[in-house]
Amino acid sequence: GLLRVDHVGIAVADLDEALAFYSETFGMHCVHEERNEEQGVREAMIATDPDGTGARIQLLAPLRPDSAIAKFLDRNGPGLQQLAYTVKDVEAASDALRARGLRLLYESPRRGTAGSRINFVHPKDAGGVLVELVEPA
Ligand code: MC0
Repeated sequence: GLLRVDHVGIAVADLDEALAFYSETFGMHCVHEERNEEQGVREAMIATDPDGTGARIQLLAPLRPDSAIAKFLDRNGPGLQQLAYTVKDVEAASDALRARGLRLLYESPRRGTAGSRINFVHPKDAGGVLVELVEPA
């Protein structure tokens, strides 16, 4: 099952500009940053609390014009792109949702932030929300 909200993902055109905006405007700070070539993103986890154990926001900037985030930005502009839940076992959670008739985007999990294993539910099967399942490393 779903354990908690892992993070909320926001598509941005420029990661450095977005980091400066969240820092200067909301006093949030970066707790993790990486490039994920497979997903075609540069991402930063930002938090309101010093150690980043509370709610986290993931800023997602495209690395390539054919990436999911570039396509999202073209269609919608910047904004909320995904809602991610922590799960204990991403395969088990994916299988349970498949058994309820939902489409998972990947047959087997892929690599997500900080060495996590991830899969996604198609937004058309989840009330218009791109749901990500995250099994932390
Ligand atoms: C598309 N749609 C969305 C959506 N993206 N609805 C809600 N939220 C989104 N983010 C809608 C479209 O408007 C369209 O609706 C319908 O879904 C199907 O669109 P499509 O043309 O078939 O599909 P695409 O090409 O727009 O792709 C959507 C899809 C894609 C979700 C399949 O974005 C994808 O594969 N996402 C998973 C990977 C991902 O998002 N990677 C970036 C984050 P209409 O009504 O017009 O038909 S990487 C990440 O998150 C990692 C690093 C991590 O957290 O660890």
